[in-house]
Amino acid sequence: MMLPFSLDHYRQRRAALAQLMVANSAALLPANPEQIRSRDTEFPFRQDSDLLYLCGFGEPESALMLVKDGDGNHQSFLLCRDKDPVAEVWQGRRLGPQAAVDALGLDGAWSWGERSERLRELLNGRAAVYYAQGHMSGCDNLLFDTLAALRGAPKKGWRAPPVIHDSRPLLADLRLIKSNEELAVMARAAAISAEAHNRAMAVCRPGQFEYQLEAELLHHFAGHGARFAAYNSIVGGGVNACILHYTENSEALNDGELVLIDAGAELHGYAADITRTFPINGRFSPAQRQLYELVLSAQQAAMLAIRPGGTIEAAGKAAIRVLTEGLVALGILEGEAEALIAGEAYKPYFMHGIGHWLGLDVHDVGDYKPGGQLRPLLPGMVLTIEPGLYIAPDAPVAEQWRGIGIRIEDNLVVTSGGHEVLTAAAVKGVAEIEALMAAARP
Ligand SMILES: [Mn+2]
Repeated sequence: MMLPFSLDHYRQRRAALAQLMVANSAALLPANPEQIRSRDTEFPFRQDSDLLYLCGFGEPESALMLVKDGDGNHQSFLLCRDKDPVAEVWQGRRLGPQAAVDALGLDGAWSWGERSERLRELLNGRAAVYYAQGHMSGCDNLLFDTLAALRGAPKKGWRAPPVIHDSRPLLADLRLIKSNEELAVMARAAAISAEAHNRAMAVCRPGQFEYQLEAELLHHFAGHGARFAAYNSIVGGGVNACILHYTENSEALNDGELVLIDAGAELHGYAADITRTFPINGRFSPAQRQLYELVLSAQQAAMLAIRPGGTIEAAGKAAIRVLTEGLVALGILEGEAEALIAGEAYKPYFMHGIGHWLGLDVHDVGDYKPGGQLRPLLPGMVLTIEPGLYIAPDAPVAEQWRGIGIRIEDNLVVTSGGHEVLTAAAVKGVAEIEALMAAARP
């Protein structure tokens, strides 16, 4: 089993979680369940991001348990599947509890079959337990049954923790600020993904199907060490680009239309999330170019807000101003910019947020408004900036604009001096896109 980070790095993460827990408490962090795709075959397994973050363990039917004593010392234990020669011949290798202790740098590990007893021992007499209620692991029953058992036997000296805290906000705060080690992985995921978008521009031809362009991206991801996409890729030609999360990817790409690709690789669990929009035949029409350059200038304006002390809110406002003024200049909106912004007149054409946190989850954890206040950006936060314009086929605008959908999305890390764009290698300017596509068409 290969971990992307050192055992010390994982130890530091668990120590940071323990720091946030009250004295004499325990945390239960279960694995994701396997998901059936068809009868007795499953979807590719993806580990729960919090578990991945804390110990890197990749198997289902497992859970990490972190215990903090009254003096503030903490220990980490794993429940995992037993070694099983027959099952391993049929279904694949298992680490097993015995090897897990050294492989993951833990204080102990036990069989998944012992989960009830072990959890009871670790929870007995604690002041609180941390757990993500409603987690898809289905471990709610395990926890509640364990608590009931502890409550039911006071004569044995058993005592159930009187409080269940949600573990998610704690993990969200930790995961929001990326370490240098994480940033190196995310930069690599971003670079692989950026090159994949360039490749899609190079190979795109009218008459291809959207899923064939998707296949080029996936091929590039896997060919460069990232086996999976971080999320279902969006490849939308023509009006399909106006469907924000279009993933059918089933239609032909037509000459004279744009194609929008929103796709990113997952590397060691970390997501990249890039959107590029480009002309299927390699040349923007005048209307396509005008809308594209408007979205691009909105993105540039938004990015200026990404620095320590800035906010995602400010980035969104900057983009909305540029988009609204531009839509007025193009005759798509009529009126005075200030009033149009106040009345959200842009909403039919730009209906989503300016960006989101990025990390182990593509829409990563992290409170956007802690305590109801805008969150000031800090170095080590990673986020997307992704303005767009989506002119529906039946929009009340001049014919030339209808059915055009454009989004441009990059991944930024906040640095002490401002930000760094992790996805800058993905070609983005009109001239650069047309030059790349022309060079690929002898
Ligand atoms: Mn995104």
